[in-house]
Amino acid sequence: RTSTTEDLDRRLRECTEFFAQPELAHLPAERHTAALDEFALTGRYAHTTEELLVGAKLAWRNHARCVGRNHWRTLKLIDARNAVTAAALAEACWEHLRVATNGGALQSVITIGPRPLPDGREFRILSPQLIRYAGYRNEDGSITGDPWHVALTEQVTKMGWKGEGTRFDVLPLLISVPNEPLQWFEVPEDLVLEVPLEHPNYKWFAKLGLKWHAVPAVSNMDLEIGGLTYPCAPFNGWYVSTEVGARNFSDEDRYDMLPTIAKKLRLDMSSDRTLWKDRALVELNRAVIHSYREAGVIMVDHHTVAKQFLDFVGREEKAGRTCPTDWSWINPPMSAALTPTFHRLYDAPDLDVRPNFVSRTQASG
Ligand code: NRG
Repeated sequence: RTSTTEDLDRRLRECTEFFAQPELAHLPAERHTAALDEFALTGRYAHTTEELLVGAKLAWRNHARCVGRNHWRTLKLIDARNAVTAAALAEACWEHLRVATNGGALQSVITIGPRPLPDGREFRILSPQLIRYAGYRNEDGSITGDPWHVALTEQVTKMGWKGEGTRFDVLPLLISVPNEPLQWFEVPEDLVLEVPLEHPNYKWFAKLGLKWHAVPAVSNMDLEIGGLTYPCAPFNGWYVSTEVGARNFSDEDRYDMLPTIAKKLRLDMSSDRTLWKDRALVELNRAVIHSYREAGVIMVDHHTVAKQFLDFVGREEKAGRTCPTDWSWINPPMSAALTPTFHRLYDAPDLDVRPNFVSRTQASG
């Protein structure tokens, strides 16, 4: 038996399981048998738009690392399966940003691009998110911007892109499709809503010149539904404040702002034991939450999202479903024990259920 036979067997099984989901119980039995027959015979079949949306919602509901899953029913679909050129895919992504941003009242959206060709060649967004800041390596070894994106910045720069060189240059979107050279597309400026950071009490904070984008739109995960893989399926919800405050601006291999903020706060930085990092971290996160609120951009704090998540877990239990959950991703990167998600375990015999979003490349944080 070849690995491809085993792969098709698995995919056929996933197809059967998908059409057996209660969310598709209203479909006529013939639809399931027709899809399965075609899949078994040709190795391919196509989802209806309805199946695609149901599948994407279930993928969200099943994703063990997502703490925002109580909103899974609200997902909106942009069906871009006909966008077979890089330019058409870029257009679909701009439409995605428009609908998702919604003037700050963010909406959860997924855009689904074409499936791989029969010969296996794929349509893929190489950028980890639709909106990412460039990172430039300076002569002295320091980095301006987001250190996570130095390689991507160098790649698009070699392809002719030129950034301004600030800490917050929005990278172009890098798209790979069959029969075209690899291409980048500048994200239209009016589609990038950003929030300048200020602190509710400290005037000096705004002068740090920090800002972050409103929409987190992960674009490098595969979506797997009913045995089919969609390698181009960017999706977004909204930020948990700690993603920005306790990771992007705090990690030493990201913007590493805690020492700067601690100095401004005149904290005793002579030893880790003074908890200067912890104190700076709290003020930074207060600034993030305050600024998004002032700007009218939806964001959820780690306390609120933890409560929402446990509501979701409770509702899943009531519905008789298991709720695959990765404890280490569900808990926030600061003050974890202050949130209720910390103080329990989750029944998760198998985290790897389908439909789901799967990382074929590096995780997007
Ligand atoms: N930590 C990453 C974003 C990862 C996904 N987070 C979300 N997703 N909130 C960052 O940019 O900081 N979402 O779909 O809302």
